[in-house]
Amino acid sequence: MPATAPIPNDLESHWMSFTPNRAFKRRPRMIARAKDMHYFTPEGRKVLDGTAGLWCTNAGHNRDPIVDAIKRQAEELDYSPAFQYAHAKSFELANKVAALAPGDLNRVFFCNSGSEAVDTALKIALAYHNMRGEGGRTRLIGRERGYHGVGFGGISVGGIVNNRKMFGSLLAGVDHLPATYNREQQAFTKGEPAWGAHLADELERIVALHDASTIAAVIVEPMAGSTGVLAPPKGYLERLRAICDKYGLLLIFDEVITGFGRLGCAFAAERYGVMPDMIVFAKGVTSGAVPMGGVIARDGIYETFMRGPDHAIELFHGYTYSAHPLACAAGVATLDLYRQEDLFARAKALEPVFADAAMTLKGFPNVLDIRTVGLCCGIDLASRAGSPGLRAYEAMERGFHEADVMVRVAGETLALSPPLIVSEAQIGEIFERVGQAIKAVA
Ligand code: PXG
Repeated sequence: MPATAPIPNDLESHWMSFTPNRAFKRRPRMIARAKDMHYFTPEGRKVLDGTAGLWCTNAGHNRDPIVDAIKRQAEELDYSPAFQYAHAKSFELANKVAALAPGDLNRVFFCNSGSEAVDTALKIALAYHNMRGEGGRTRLIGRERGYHGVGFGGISVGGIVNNRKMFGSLLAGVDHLPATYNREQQAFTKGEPAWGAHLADELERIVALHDASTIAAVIVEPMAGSTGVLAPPKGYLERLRAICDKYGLLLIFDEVITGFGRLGCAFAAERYGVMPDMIVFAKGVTSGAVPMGGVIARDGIYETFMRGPDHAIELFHGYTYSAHPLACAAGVATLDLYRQEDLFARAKALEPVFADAAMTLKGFPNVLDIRTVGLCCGIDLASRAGSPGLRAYEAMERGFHEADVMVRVAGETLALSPPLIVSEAQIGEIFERVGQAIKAVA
């Protein structure tokens, strides 16, 4: 084929992630550009972003300070090696992230996604115990309905069946806490449900079964996002922390969604007043503008690794693009913007408005439950007989094509998580349009 042959502009070559490819390619939902709270289709139709992309564009889209920082960085330094060399922005960003994290969560390891960050945290946990002479602590405890990305580590500790069942035997030595959701006890809750703290005690049962000396760490999302917005029951995280302390288990909070303002604080650890040993982050750190993820570890964990000869690498782990200059520049600009516009406090102030607006959909056809926490909402729809997930999928399609609103669909749940710059009026619009889509699929 001559090099100049035109490439047909069809959609077949791209095997799309987490998308029904055939349905999409028959009727695509294409995005051409974005600004602040809106996406624009190639035809110029304006779609309200009810989901901050995939829970990541917390500062809104194409914000000038972030765009400018990326442009400047690309002109100045495109890449420098992540191993054995460094550039100044990585330290600047790490300091800013550490300053936002509570207590002595001060040591920041960079990756490029939430999935990589989860694997990193799990590996640090195993290596940490090894360094302390407790190499027998190899088990990892996750939770049913947990989502920790799609690496083998993440799907092993994760608890979403479809993400696991096709992929073999996964990591050995993993066990799971029960999910915290119970519709009978919790339906239509704003914020943290009153019922369910006792489910943390299941960790006692798991420890009794395997013995503490074999367990390295427990990983949970403080608020489970992907599985449909499940806020932690009141007191649940405190109990997990206490049991981890009792048995010397590391507690890892996966804050890929909850980090950077989603729940009205820099991190959920702050909202709940519970100190994990590590925080996993991604998404909001760059407001989605450049891929980045990372792990924040407590000082003691970092210090445990800082022995041996001076010239020897302490942790055999890292990625070519760890602390990539463009990601670090975007991250620094993003965190500055969050501070300048006080966006975490804004999310906190909007939480009751958002919750009230969400609950106006109670009583709409097929709505079984609505849950809200921070600027997140999950709406469970009754499935169509014999076709699990179809109604929610149709509602997402109708929302995009007919109601000009972007929503996320996960199984039978619609999820909303707008950028933190959303106005009160736009919150009203989001739920009005989602209501329209729900009625359209009645
Ligand atoms: N942990 C958590 C808690 C997440 O929510 C990941 C890890 C993995 O991050 P990466 O960057 O590898 O995708 C996530 C990602 C959705 C949705 O709509 C959620 C995620 C990603 C895409 C869609 O629920 N969360």
